[in-house]
Amino acid sequence: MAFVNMRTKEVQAKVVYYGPGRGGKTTNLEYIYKKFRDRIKSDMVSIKTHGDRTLFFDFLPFDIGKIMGYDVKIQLYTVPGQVKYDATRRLVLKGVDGMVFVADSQEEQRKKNILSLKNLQENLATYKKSIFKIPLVLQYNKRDLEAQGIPLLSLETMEKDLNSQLKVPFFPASAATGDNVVATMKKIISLTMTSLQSVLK
Ligand SMILES: Nc1nc2c(ncn2[C@@H]2O[C@H](COP(=O)(O)OP(=O)(O)OP(=O)(O)O)[C@@H](O)[C@H]2O)c(=O)[nH]1
Ligand SMILES: [Mg+2]
Repeated sequence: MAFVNMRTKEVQAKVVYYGPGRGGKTTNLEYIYKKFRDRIKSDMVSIKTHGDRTLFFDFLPFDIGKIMGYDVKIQLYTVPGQVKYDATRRLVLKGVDGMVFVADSQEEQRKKNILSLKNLQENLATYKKSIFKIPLVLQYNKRDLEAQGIPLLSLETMEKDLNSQLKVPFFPASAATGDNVVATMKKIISLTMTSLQSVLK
């Protein structure tokens, strides 16, 4: 749940990047950190195992300025995608206000995307939250790999697999090149702020 201070007119909201291992969640945050370094006052915090896998989470606090008279601070988090870190994923989800699901567009990752989305739904349910109600954006990452001849899932297939019931906004993207990384973030911030509107009035 977002932290709202009526006296100082501050809002803090939590956005979590979720998805299968190696899908590109950390790379999204690294790109945002580089791109907006002047607006990010503290360092990005990453807790990694050797080999760059996220062990606990990444954390990036982000000042986005004033909305509806409030100073808005967004905290971006990633979860560790590896199946074995489920308890950690659940912990990172605590108090989440908005979600980005980063799917891996590679054909061979099809099943992992579907299982990870199901895992998200289950973990949200442990906090009595519905995946159908929380602000959510899908990102179909690694589209750049097509140019290297790597077989990718078509956008139609990914939509059918992941978004046929949710019907949320989606972005084909490349966290490696930065393509649609900021658009994904802007969309989830906008949906999250809209959902918090009633609290801020
Ligand atoms: N070609 C390409 N590689 C990418 C892209 N996004 C991420 N990668 C690479 O994929 C690997 C995994 O990326 P991460 O960002 O660490 O993935 P993650 O989702 O944080 O993985 P976990 O922390 O294990 O859950 C790294 O080698 C990245 O450089 C992309 O859009 N295109
Ligand atoms: Mg990671």
